[in-house]
This record gives sequence, structure tokens and C-alpha cells, in this order.
Amino acid sequence: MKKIIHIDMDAFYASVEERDNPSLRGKPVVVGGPPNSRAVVSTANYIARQYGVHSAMPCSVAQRLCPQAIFVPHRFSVYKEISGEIREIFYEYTDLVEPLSLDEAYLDVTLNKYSIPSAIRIAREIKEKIKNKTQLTASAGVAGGKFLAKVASGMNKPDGLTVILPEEAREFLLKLPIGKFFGIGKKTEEKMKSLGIHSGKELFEKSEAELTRFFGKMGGHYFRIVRGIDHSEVRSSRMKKSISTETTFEKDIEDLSILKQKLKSLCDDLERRLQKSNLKGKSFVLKVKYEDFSQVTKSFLFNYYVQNSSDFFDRATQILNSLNTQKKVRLLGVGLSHLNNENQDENQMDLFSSGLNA
Ligand code: TTP
Ligand code: MG
Repeated sequence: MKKIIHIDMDAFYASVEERDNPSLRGKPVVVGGPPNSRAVVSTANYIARQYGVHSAMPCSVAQRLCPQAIFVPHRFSVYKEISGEIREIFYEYTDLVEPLSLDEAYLDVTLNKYSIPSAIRIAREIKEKIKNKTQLTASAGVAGGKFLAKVASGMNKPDGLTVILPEEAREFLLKLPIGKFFGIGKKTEEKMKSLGIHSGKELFEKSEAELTRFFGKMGGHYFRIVRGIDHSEVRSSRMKKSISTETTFEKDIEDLSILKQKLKSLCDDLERRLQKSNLKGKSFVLKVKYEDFSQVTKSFLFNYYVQNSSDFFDRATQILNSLNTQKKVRLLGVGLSHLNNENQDENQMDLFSSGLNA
């Protein structure tokens, strides 16, 4: 049985702003803006959330819901720095850390650097260290798999520590609303509900064959997670070999200028992913799949590490220009490998082998 911890900072950006500006405390705070603009809310503190303000809502709507809210602009460099600080705390315990965003990560502490047997104790220590180092609170979830750990961390926010023991998992999953299951977004939730599946209980009652018929490959996944079977690995960014993103178009595309626009947004997305994992790479790859499903990948090796879209977009465009223009394009993908984590990789292997020998 694995021991997984999911850590998620509480109202992250907003809490940072309150920390650094005490006059905001006790008031509804919205990070994003300016108010009355088309900009969206990045996050709101818990007071503002009581008025219905939430992430991704247009700021104009947020202001209407909560006219007394104080809007503060982002300070990404500060959030990134804090994110680095909390990751260092995680790495004290294990290198098996999978960050999901600046404020959130999975940790596999089954084997950990201090050989602490209790994942609950580690979670408590990590929360305390985060508090001491950053003056911010985090919520933690502890369970035998990633999915349950993530649900758990959201259950007692803020400053929560929620444990789902293996013997409690079954009952917990049966009661869980269907939209809270991992891999079930808004669309799938609707589809589940139209099939009469509103919670884990009804999901549990469906056969694997039935679920596969309705949901394809994901059917098997839903069948397993509702039974508490969740073997997905914590994938350490320190071990990542490449970072990539791709998109299949709703309609095959012929027009080169449209393809270039798509390529631009893919490159921007790749940049975001690289920044999120704090990684850079040297080998750029463009993947193109055509309407007849034939596929080409072309790569270009930089002699320095790149992370920004502006560094690799021109190169990507050149590659795209050099390709077959007769066929319509079904899918575009971009990626970077030769990442600047390769030495860390070796360190990790060392730590692991000594850990296992101990
Ligand atoms: P979350 O962890 O989703 O939210 P949160 O930390 O603000 O609140 P909670 O206590 O519920 O965890 O996201 C972390 C940060 O990511 C958040 O502070 C701001 C940013 N963010 C956006 O910029 N846009 C978004 O749509 C979301 C969801 C988050
Ligand atoms: Mg959070």
C-alpha cells in the first residue's frame, strides 16, 4: 500500500497578498483585475468567496457580487518564489514530488528520506514547516492513492489535514458526488448524471463492460477508482524526460495561417507547462498528424536551454513551413526534451539506491 500526500495551499495568491499587506486582512480580497474589466479573477480569499466570487469569473461580475471587494494585481514572481520554498520542504522528505501547479503537489512518502513510517506525521510536519517558512497555511490530504489524497486535501480547508484510511476508502467513495471523481469534468459529470449515476454508489453498481461501452477507455478507469484501485504513480518532475502538449482539431485544417495561430497557442501552452515545472529544454519537437493519419515529427536542437515561447516559436514556424502543404492537418503537437533536470535525475537515483539499501 502506497502512502500519498497531496498538499494544496489555501487561497494561495490571495493569502500571499494578505500576508504582505496587513490592511487587507479581514476584508474580501480578489486577486486579478482591474475591477470592471474583462480580466478574470485568479483567486479570491474565503471572505470574498462567501459572496459567490470564484476563480475564472470576470472581474466585473466579481465586483457586482461583492462591491466592497479589494482588487489586487498579481505578483507572479512572488508566488513563484514561495512555490520554490514549499517544494524545497517537500524534497526534504522525498524526491517523488509531482507539482500540479505553483501551490499544489503530490508526494509519495512510502519510502522517505527520514524513514518516517507515518504519512500523517509527515503531512503535519510539512504543514508546520510551510507555516514557519512562509507564514501561509496549506491543507493536506493523506491516503493510499493520488486521487483520494487530492479529494482529502480539499475537505477541510483551510489549514486542514484529512486522512482517508484504507478501511474507510470504500464507504467514502460510495458517498462521493460523481463530479468529485478524478477525471470527471463538467461534461462527463453531465453524461454520468444522464445515466443515473450521481454518486460513487451508482458508479459502483455499473459493470466494467457497461462503463466501457459508455466511456471508452476511461470506463475501465472509472470502474477501478470507485473500488479504490488507484495505482497511478507520483511522477516527479525531477525525472521528467520531456514536456509536451498537443491538440487534435475539431476539423482538419488546411490554411497555413490558421495552423500558425494554432502553433502559437501550443507554444504558449508549452511555455506555461515549462514554467509550471520550472524546467527548460534544448531539443524542440514539432509533431504533425495529417488527415490520412500519417505523422511526422521534426526536431531542432538548441545549443542553450529555452523555456519561453518567443525562443522556440520562430523555429517551430520554420519547421511547419517546410512540411507537406498538400494534406490537411489533423493534429499539431510541440514539446521539449533534453531538460535541465538531467543531473538532478542522477542525484535522485543515488538517493533511491541508498534508501533501498538502508
Ligand atoms: P487553487 O488551489 O485552485 O485555489 P486557491 O489556492 O486559491 O484556493 P483553495 O484554498 O481552494 O486551494 O489555485 C491555486 C492558485 O492558482 C490560485 O491562488 C490562483 C491560481 N489560479 C488561477 O490563476 N486561475 C484559476 O482559475 C485557478 C483555479 C487558480
Ligand atoms: Mg490552493
